[in-house]
Amino acid sequence: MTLAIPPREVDILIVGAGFAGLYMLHRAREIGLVAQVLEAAPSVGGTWYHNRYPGARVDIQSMEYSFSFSEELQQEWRWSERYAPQPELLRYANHVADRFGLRDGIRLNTRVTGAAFDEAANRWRVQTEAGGAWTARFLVMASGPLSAPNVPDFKGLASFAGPVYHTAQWPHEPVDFTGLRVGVVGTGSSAVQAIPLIARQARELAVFQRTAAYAVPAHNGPLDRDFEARIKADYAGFRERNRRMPAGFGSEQPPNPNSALGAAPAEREAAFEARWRIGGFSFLGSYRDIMLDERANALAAEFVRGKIRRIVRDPETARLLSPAQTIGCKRLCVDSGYYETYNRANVKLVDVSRHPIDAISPGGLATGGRSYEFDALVLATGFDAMTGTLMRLDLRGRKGLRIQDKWRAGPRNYLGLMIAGFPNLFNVAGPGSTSAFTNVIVSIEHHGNWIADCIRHLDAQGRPTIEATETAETAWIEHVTETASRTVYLTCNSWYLGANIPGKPRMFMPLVGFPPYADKCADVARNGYEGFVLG
Ligand code: N01
Repeated sequence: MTLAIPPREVDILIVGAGFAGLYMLHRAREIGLVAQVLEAAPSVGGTWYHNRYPGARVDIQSMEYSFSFSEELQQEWRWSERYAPQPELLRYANHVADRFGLRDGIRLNTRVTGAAFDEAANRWRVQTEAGGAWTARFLVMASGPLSAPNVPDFKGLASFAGPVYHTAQWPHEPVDFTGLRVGVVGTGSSAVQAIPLIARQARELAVFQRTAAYAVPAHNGPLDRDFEARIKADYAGFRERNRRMPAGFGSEQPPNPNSALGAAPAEREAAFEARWRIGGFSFLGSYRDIMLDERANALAAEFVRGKIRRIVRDPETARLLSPAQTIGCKRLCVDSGYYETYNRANVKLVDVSRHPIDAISPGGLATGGRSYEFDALVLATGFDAMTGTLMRLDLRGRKGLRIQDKWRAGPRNYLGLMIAGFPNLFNVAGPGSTSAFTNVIVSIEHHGNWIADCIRHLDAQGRPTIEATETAETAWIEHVTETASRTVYLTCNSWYLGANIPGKPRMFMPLVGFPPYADKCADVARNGYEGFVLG
C-alpha cells in the first residue's frame, strides 16, 4: 500500500526562480510569510539560465539592468561590461540568491504543471511534474513573459539529421560550429546577437529571414569606471530618475523633446547620428514623436536603412536586410556587428518572406522551390510571449475555470496583476503590465512591492482573498489597447500582438508607459483596492 504524501503548506508559492521569483521570495520573507519557490530548471536565473546562445547579453545597460532594492548589493556588485554577458548575469542571479539567503526557499528541478483554487479552503492546490503537491494561500506566477520557446511546426523537423538548437534552450555544454554548415531561422534579438559569433565559427552560414530587423549598435565594451563611480555616488537618485522614464531606464539620454517633423534635414541627420553613436535604445528617443507618429518614425527608419546600405557591400543583401515596417514596432535589436556579418564570404541571407519554409529534410530545408543544405540548425524563433507559460499549465480558478477558456480571446486581467475568477493569484511582469516595455527589473521590483503591500493590507483587514472584477478587467484591457493605439505599435506584426504564433488571438499585450502605470497601481491600493473584491 502506498501512502499519499500530504501536500506541503505555505503562505505563498512562487513559480520561477528568475529575477522575479528571487525578488518575490525576498519580499515575501520580509513581510513574514512562509514562502516557497518552485523552479523547473536545476539553477536559479530564469532567462539567463536558459538563453545561453553565443553572444547572449542584456541590451539595457548593466548599471540599470540590476536590482535597486539593496544599496549594499548595488554598491558591491561590479559589472565588467556596459552590457553584461549571459554568464555574468547568471552569476549575478546566483549572488543575489546567496547574498539574501534565498536558497533554502527554492526547490530546483521542480516543474509546476498545474494549480487549482480550492474555494472551500481559499487556497491554491499546486501540482508538480514529479507528483508533488503544495497548498498556498497566494500563488505568484514569476515565470517570465518570454520563457515559453516557440518551435515552429515545420514539416519534417524531427527528420533533420544534425543537431537542432533553439536559442532559448541552448545546451549547457559548449557548442562548436567550426567547419560546419549552419542554418539559422529567424532574425529577432536572439539571432542578431548569435549570428555574428556563429558566422565566425561556421564554414557556411545561411540565415533564413522572414522579416528584416532594425538593429542599432550596442557599442559594448568594458564598463567605463568613471561612469560606474558617478552612478554609485548616487545610485538611489539614478534609480529614481530612471523610474520616471517611460520605459524605466535611460535617464542619462532622455528623449529629445522636439518633433522630428519640425527639424531641418541636416539637423535631423545630426541628431540621429548622435544617438547612433551613443547606441542602444536611446536611438528611439532621437525625437519625442518617433514612436508616436508614423511620419516621424519613417525618418528614423530611413536613417537606419541608409546605415544598412553603407555597411552591407552587396546591394541585393542590403535591400533584403532593410526593414519596411515602422522602426521600434517590433522590438528594436541592439547589435555588435550584425549587418557587417553579411559582408563575410561564408554568410548568405535567404529571404523566406514570400515563400515560407516548406519542409525540413534530413540534410537541410526547402523554400521557394530551392533547397539549402546544412549540418546544424539553429531556431532563433522566439517565444509564445506573455501568455505561453500560463497557457501551457493546467491552471484552474473558481468553479474549475480553465485559463485556456478565460484567455481564449486573449489575456484578460486587471492592472496586469490579477485575473477575475483566479483569486489570490498574481502574475509578475505579464500581459496588461508594462513588463516587456521596460527595463524588466524595474517592473519586477514594482510588482513584487505591490503584491507584498497587497498581502499586508489583506492581513491587516483580516480578509482571506482578493480578486479582480470583470468590470475592472474589461476597462483595463481597453486602456492597454487604447494606449497602444496612440503609438506606432499597432502598425506591424509583432509578438507584442501575438502575431508570431499561428492561431494566437491578436491582442496587444504589454502596456506602454511605466510612470503612469506605477501611479495607477499606487492609486488603486490607496483607494482600498478599487476594481477588486476583497473576500
Ligand atoms: O524572438 P523574436 P527572439 N519561419 O520573436 C522568426 C527578448 N530578447 O528570441 O519577425 C520563419 O524577436 C521571426 O520572424 P517574424 C526581446 O524582448 C532580449 O529573437 O515573426 N521565421 C523572427 O525573425 C526580444 O524581442 C535580448 O516574421 C520565423 C524570429 O524568428 C524577445 O526576447 C536578447 C518563423 C523570432 O524573433 C524575443 O527575441 C534576445 C517561421 N515559422 C531576446 N517563426 C536581449 O536582452 C518565427 N520566425 C539582448
